[in-house]
Amino acid sequence: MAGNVTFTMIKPDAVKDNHIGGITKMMEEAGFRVVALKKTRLTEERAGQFYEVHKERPFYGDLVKYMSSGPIVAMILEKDNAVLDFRTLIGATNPAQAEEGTIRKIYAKSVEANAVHGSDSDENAQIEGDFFFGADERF
Ligand code: DAT
Ligand code: MG
Repeated sequence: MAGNVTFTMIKPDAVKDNHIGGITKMMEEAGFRVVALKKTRLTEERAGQFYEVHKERPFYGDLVKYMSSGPIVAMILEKDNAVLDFRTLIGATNPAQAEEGTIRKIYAKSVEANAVHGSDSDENAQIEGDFFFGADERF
């Protein structure tokens, strides 16, 4: 059975450009409930840990620098079929390929500065949520 939570971050450019509200509104209007939410900043070390699975990819160094370049907003979101429905809502990794009406189509600037993160599996949604939030921060 598909799990009912996913994890997201609003990435540094979107935070800097004052899109926290616009992006979160799209998430809520799509039926996601905010379970946990914080504005924080990743050190390079923490960003490197978060994206460890990509460490052999050529863009890893730039990704880690970018994700630690300014504050982000981390959230756990709840909805039936959360992981897949959220990937549909955000659109393709590269905004040039993202569907009209998706968060990345509207807010992403480039494949790197693509506005939001979304978990790719139920297992990773748990791991990523646990990376940012304790039990007393989820409601
Ligand atoms: P997604 O964020 O859609 O799950 P991913 O897990 O493949 O995409 O990659 C993680 C992030 O790394 C992605 O959001 C932006 C960056 N990235 C991916 N492919 C890239 C590329 N070809 N060039 C630069 N950055 C890239
Ligand atoms: Mg991914």
